[in-house]
Amino acid sequence: MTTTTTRPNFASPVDTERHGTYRITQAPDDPRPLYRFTGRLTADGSGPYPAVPGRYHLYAGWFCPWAQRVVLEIAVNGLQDVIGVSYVDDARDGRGWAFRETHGPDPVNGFTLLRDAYEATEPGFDGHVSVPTLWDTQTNRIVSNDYRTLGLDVATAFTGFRHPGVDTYPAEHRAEIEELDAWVGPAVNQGVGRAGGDGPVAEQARADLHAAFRRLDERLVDGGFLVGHGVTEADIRLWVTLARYDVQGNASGRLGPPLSAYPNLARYAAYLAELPAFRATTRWSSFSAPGARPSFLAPSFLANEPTDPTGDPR
Ligand SMILES: N[C@@H](CCC(=O)N[C@@H](CS)C(=O)NCC(=O)O)C(=O)O
Repeated sequence: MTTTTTRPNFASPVDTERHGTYRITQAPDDPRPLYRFTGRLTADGSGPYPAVPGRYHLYAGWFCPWAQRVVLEIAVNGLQDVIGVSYVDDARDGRGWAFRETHGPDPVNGFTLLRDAYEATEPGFDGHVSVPTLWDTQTNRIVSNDYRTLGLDVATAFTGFRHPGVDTYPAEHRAEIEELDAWVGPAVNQGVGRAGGDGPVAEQARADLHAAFRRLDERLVDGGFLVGHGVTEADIRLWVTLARYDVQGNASGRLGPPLSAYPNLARYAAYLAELPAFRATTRWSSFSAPGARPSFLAPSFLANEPTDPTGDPR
């Protein structure tokens, strides 16, 4: 008797000598946006992508703060059985993000390269092959790779399916969440990238980053969350950057003092780190420099990393 086992499809190892390094191939005079999949999920079925459980799949990367925002929205809202998630490998070559043994296969399409999803949607696609990417299993195409609207749609479109009592984008706090984002976004979320370089732009970015940390520290003096009385999109947006600050962007100390220099902000970060949804979606080893640890957590905290959907403990 013979038994057939289906082996998962994996990409061959990263090989930049053979495949080069990842780059965008779109011609500079091409007017189309580089992120051009911007479909929206709708709660009332008014658009082509109604919020139907089991219909959509999110391609994410443990390393990526923009992808983690969407993964966190799924986890905080308890939508793990409603939207599936899989994780690309942490490293890439010219083929872009790929599914490897490290974090498991693509369970939906068996793609080995994330690029395959883009090719299937738009043959010859030459823009960003990025995580997060949301795939529609019904029309077999990408809905969106716009992390901003993806996070908000996950937060708002699946009202009937999320944890009772959870609302990460409450109507009464939306204006305040977006007001915060207007300065936290450029100075913190985008700012850490700019702050690492040399010259006046980086120097200004470092000054803006620490001014924003001071402002957040004052805002959090009484504890609690950034807005309202529960986790909202504002906390999710901030967390993904705070988690990486000490161990990635500022691992060398180049960006300035560690987060522990801001006691209220550090206490807030330590509190978020303990929440189950934050713990389950933050894989420190995917983005930490060797030997680095977050200044706001005890060293033992990192011993308990989340595992991949495959159960791979690495
Ligand atoms: N950079 C994007 C967010 C998404 C993003 O950069 N994702 C990264 C990983 S953290 C990625 O997949 N980059 C590949 C690419 O954008 O071509 C933005 O700021 O709008």
